[in-house]
Amino acid sequence: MRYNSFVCALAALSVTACNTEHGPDDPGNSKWISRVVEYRPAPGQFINTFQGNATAAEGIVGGRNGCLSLGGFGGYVIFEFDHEVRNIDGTDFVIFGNAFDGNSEPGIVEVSPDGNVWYRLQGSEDGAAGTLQDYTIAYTKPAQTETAEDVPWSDNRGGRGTVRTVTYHTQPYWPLFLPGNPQELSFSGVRLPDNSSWSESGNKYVQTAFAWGYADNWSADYNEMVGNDPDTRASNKFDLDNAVDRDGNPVVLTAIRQIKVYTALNQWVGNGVGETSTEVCGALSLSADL
Ligand SMILES: [Ca+2]
Ligand SMILES: [Ca+2]
Repeated sequence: MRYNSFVCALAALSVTACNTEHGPDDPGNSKWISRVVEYRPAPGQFINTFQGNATAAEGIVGGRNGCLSLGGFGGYVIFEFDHEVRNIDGTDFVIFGNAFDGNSEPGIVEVSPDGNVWYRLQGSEDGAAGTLQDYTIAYTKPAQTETAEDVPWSDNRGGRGTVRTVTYHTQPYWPLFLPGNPQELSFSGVRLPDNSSWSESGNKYVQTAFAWGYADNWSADYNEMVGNDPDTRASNKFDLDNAVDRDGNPVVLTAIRQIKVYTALNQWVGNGVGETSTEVCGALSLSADL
């Protein structure tokens, strides 16, 4: 039934074309992620660790079993459920992160009805000063990948820099498990404004939350519950009504098949914190019982 639903969606782009009611022998859909389609992180301090490898990617399937680091700007994960996520009234799905007060590492969320065409979900920083559309970054593989080494990058705005090593992560930051063993990694998307600052009162760097619309972001909705499901806490909430195309024009989506999250900041926070890297710690669909 689940794949029939998918085929119906591809054929008609309409949930009304498919009967998804459950019969007596049907175990029903799962509200948790059913499959990771692709994990392609950017270099980062957690890459090649238990939070940044293929096993960690599988860990976000089926519940809340751990967190997956996406590395620096552009690094992403694509996942799906065993059913279409429908555009119901209000929140349609939630994404879990490891944000807390002063530790927001916002990731942008995109959705796709078919795995080919993608739409971005708008957030509070659309149009804000410092938000860059069509930002592209290219990372270059370091000469050695036995141990940690700074990873150079350049961007399409004339910027250059490195993903710098931090003392307490000594493994290589370059993802060593990607198909084809790429020597360069390039990512494109919307870059959000830097959000870190030094807190005199806290004697530490803080990464301030944006208002709404991002993953791994300590926004006001983070500890809210959706419906009566306590599993929806500690998450960011997403509504397909906020989908836009590449030109920023709103699109009407009745249902989607896949979700992509990518790190949306290119920011070095300071010693002891390192680069900003979004974590995805699972996701939950509000359509599983529909
Ligand atoms: Ca909705
Ligand atoms: Ca985080």
